[in-house]
Amino acid sequence: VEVVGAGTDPAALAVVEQVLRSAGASTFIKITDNDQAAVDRERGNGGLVVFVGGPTESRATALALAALRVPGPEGLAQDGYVLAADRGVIALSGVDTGGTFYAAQSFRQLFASGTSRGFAMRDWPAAPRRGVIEGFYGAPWSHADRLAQLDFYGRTKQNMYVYSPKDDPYLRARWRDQYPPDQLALLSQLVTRAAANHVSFTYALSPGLSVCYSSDADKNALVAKFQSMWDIGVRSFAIPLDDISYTRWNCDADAAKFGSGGAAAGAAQSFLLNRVQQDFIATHPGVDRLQMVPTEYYDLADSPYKTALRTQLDKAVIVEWTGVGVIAGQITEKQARQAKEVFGHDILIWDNYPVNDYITERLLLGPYIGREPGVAKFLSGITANPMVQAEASKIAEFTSGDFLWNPDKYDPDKSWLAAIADLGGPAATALKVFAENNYSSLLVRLETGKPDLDSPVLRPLLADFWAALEKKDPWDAAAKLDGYLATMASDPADLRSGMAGNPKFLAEVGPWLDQVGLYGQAGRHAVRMLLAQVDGDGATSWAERGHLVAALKQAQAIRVQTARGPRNPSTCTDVCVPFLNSALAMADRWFGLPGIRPQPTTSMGTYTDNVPARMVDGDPETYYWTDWAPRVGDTIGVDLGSAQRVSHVDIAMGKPTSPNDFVHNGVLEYSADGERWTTVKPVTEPIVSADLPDGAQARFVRVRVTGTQTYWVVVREITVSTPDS
Ligand code: LOG
Repeated sequence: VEVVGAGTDPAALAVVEQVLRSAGASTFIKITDNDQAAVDRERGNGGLVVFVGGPTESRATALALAALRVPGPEGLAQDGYVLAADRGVIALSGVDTGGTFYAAQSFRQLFASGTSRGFAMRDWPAAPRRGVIEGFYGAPWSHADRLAQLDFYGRTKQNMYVYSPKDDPYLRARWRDQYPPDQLALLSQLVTRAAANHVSFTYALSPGLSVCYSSDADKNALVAKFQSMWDIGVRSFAIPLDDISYTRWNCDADAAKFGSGGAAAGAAQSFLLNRVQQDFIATHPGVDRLQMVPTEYYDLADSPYKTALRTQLDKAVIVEWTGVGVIAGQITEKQARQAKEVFGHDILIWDNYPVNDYITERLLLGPYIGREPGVAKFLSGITANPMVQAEASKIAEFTSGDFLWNPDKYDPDKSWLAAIADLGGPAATALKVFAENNYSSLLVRLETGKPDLDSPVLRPLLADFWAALEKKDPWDAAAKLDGYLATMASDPADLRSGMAGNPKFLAEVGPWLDQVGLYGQAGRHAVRMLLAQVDGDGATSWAERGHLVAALKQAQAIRVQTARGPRNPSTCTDVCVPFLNSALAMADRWFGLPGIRPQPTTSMGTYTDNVPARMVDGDPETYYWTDWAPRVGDTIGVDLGSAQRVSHVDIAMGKPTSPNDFVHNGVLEYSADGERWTTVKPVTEPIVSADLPDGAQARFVRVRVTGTQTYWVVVREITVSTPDS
């Protein structure tokens, strides 16, 4: 029996009915709460009675809670609720309709986990705004992706979706143009679906590439576009002004009115936004607060621009901020408080995780980390910027949503496992293996300062295996390692059958999945190759070596089409390929082969994910990029593992879009022991090609910097040749 009020939230009711139906309930009797006699009668008949609706929706729930001796939700934060059950009565009571909806979601979760009997919970979110901003570069999500996302946000108690794909022409390049009817119809569907999930759909228009801030016509065009969205039900609006030039005006009138420089840019933006605030926001009752992304969205340094926003932009406007850095490794409570002060407005975090538009060869499937609870508690909230791959983004989104609800109790590992279970369903184990090998992200490196090595489960197994091999007793460690490699090898088949119900996910991750499988296969061959050598079985070892090389080549030949061109997916990053190379090097020494498998060396850091391994990956398209200009004495080079005869060295530095990123003043040198070095020649050009003297013995080859420079260094490839290669 459902007891509802005139105002009971239909979305909450739909969730409750779905739960009851899946639990086997077939007949529902709905009673409106002014019919107390009917309520008493049905209770007397022994039916399960479910009261749905908080004080603003229904009067009966309060009585039911009183009978259960459970205080109502009055006074809880926005979206808070009370959920209680005892002796055939269940009561769901939100402080507002959102709260009742979340009570229904918790009811669903508790039912699914089998928890029952008497209980009462009071629950509310830490952050008022919790959600996702589709704000990346590259192919925007599809309509079906977005519908699925909106349902997902409802289930994970997130209440915000900002529609801001960078490459949608109607949002940026052609922002003044009205939508054709077919596109408007699709948007209207999204708005309806968002509402059904208690998600606020924010329409974000980015006029910065061509707007004339002082122009009436442009202000009117903005308002007209917003009005067309209002007409289909949109109640939340944003004006992002990130990634534009604020030192160049789009019209002479702005130069005349505002002058030049950062202060002028801040004044011009405030001028336009204040007019939109007055002419549109203030004239539309029921509309949410206007949001904006400042052009300086990524730091806390005060500036003439920020001063202008702080002093001139209407205080009603919410300002978005990415934390310190476009990709912030950590966001602390202290920084959050500073952001509020320096921008002088309420702050909503635009969190650039798990967005991968700047590293399109990677999937970021690890949990949300590195944000202090105070960030959720003291700001307006967080919207996470996801990946081009919508379904795959759900893992990280689940965890950021979890953090936002209860940041003090947030446990990234637990939350991540719950996310995997939620997305993977019966295939959760296979999904976990896949996600473990696409786990790392810049967040880890920025947060911990350690290299963002991938594959947290595989890594210790490899370390144990190497240690055991050294002790000549590799069998146990090999068996454990092989067990995990086997799950990697079968992962493509396991996930494709286990997640067949989510073809979109499988299509998104296909190339990465194939690579994980091939690395698993190659790894198993590597283990057998080395074990055969311990057994003295050269023929088996040689055969395994062949399989290893074939699988590795196949893995490195995979290409995925991305907005930044074709890319070789990067899974098990900086773990699998180094392992396979080291295994080959070890095996080849046993075979007495001269093979050279150089390992990269550097005295410098890494810019984003352009890791040193890319200097020796055989692919001149990829590169190692230092994260600062080298100082005198800095080096980049290779370690061949042992001293051997070397005849020639080729080094390719720089890249078309950063042609000056090479060592401008340096020397090429080599050493057999890493202590005594022999100079080959000076380095002053991006391309270095040098013969070494006859009989030269080298383990190390490097470029050592001898002069200061301001350019960073890009190294595309270092190739070392032996007399017989
Ligand atoms: C863009 C964003 C992009 C992200 C990561 C903001 C405010 N804007 O550097 O659209 O997805 O970085 O590449 C950005 O973050 N600019």
